[in-house]
Amino acid sequence: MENPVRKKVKAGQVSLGTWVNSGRPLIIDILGRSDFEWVTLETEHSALDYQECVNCLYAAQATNIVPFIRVAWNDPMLIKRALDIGAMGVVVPNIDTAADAARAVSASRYAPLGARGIGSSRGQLAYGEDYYDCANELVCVVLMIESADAVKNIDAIMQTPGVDICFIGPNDLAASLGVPLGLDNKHPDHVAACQKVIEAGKKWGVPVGIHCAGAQEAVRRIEEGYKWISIASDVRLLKLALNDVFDCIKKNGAAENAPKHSNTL
Ligand code: 3PY
Ligand code: MG
Repeated sequence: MENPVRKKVKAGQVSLGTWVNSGRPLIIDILGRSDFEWVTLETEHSALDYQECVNCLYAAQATNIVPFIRVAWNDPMLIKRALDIGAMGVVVPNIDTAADAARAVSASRYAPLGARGIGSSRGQLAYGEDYYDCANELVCVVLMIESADAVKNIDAIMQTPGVDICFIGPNDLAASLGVPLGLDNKHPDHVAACQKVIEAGKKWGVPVGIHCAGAQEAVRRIEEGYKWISIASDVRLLKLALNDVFDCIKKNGAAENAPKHSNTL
């Protein structure tokens, strides 16, 4: 059993996915039949609980889309539960130092690479009786780079054994740098920080990812060298599709009094 997204990205190829805030298996069913290769179930900033995550994991397995879970914090207990219910990867927010990175890796890997506790009955059900032997290869560890400190410490973070991907969180990074918020952030300080992370990724052989506002930004980010790219989220993709519908209706004069839409989440 292997994780095709981990394998692809570590081989230097690009992999596209999206974030899931709704927690609805139907949405996973739809995304799993698209060209997206992975989804990340959002438990940091949404109401999703573990039972909803399990239901989404069933749908992911049925459609062969690779499921990640973003945990709410760099907490071994949260990481253990996310992996034990069958996530193939974990996204850990707010990694600021090499010690933070080592803590996240240790919680995600079985001995001798880490200290993840044994007890994933769902792992064995979903991925086979030899789950404990292959989980260290299966599980993709994604660390979030989303502060000025993280950028300052990026070389040490990337040199931590067991890190698979470093993923930039543009909004928290903007807040930490004291520049205006926003995905597709063009503020020179933000651009310079992202550039530093990309360069470190090349130096240490660690694939870098970033959260994008939409397809246009994703195209540019691929050219810049990003590999693990999230295009928006289920909620935002629905909003963008609605915007397209009503832009078209309005352009054709059919709904002059229709309410205006906003461009933010
Ligand atoms: C951020 O922009 O801070 C994120 O966490 C995006 O996933
Ligand atoms: Mg963030």
